[in-house]
Amino acid sequence: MSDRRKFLKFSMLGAAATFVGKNALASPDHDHYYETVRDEPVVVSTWNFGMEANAAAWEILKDGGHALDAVEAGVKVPEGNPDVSTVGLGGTPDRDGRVTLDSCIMDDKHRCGSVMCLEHIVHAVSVARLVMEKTPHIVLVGDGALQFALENGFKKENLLTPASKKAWQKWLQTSKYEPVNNIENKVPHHKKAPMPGSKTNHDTIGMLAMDANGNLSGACTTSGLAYKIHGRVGDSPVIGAGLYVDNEAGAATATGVGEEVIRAVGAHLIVELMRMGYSPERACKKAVERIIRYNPGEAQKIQVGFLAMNKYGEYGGYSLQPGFSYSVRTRDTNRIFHAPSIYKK
Ligand code: SD4
Repeated sequence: MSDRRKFLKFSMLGAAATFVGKNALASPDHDHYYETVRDEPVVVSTWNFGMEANAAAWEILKDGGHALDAVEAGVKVPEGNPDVSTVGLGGTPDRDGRVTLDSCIMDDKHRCGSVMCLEHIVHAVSVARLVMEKTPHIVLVGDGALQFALENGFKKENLLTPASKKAWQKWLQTSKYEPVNNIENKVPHHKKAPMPGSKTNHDTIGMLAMDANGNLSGACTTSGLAYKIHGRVGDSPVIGAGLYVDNEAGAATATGVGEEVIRAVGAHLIVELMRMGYSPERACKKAVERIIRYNPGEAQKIQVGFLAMNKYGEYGGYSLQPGFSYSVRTRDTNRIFHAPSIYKK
């Protein structure tokens, strides 16, 4: 066991936490879905499709792999799945019919990389990781990001699948831009094409992991809000908004209408609240309340969901509207949780 693990164990005992089982711990600062996993890895990710992504991440975590490798491998699953209409291949395009991807990754040493408005590359998260590891920069956008990806051996592909194209062509009949809440958990395009003018919209996977050494990492990747203006970038690749990791405090990620998440610098806010002692769920709730405070009219209509994990591997989420779910994988747990929300229907 590393010194860090010993310290965490000691500090948790010192905090007079209550043991509920071998690896579980209950805290007075928690009212919903809660579990503490000590000396064990844990991975959480947004929405139901996080289950499959978690499975890939878990393959790395269970053998003692690093959280950074786990989150990259995890989010690559929906990126490569054409049936997920909101991430990577098969992602919903912008209003010009172009699939533009936003993605970022961050590790336990405050190293981070991001790509914004990247076209033609399925695994945007891997390009983001290369930006982090091979350049003196943090963010590459658009053509520059594509050029960098191609120079580093990524293959150019058409990300607009026939199903996404058909849905976009139907959307063009009305061209009404209106994000749909909880679209991530709805039926994929190819199974049921959206009605003309339908509000096919947001979908993102945000993943947070703690590895067996107690180190945190996160990744967030998306095709962004459906039918956005070409060039629009949401919160997902913005370090501090859609994702933030601080190994001393915790990690957080976001999904939903990115404009509101950016305004509140959501993920960073949550990490700072956890540093102050808020549980992950309470910290997420506070951030959701901040979103309401900054833009109350809009907040009533849209969805934003936050997911967080603290340095003890405790996790929790909260959303504006009901319907936000997140997936959790530990050695003992492999399931979907439904996050509490401010609004009830
Ligand atoms: C964005 N936050 O581009 C992303 C979209 C999203 O669930 O999360 N959808 O604003």
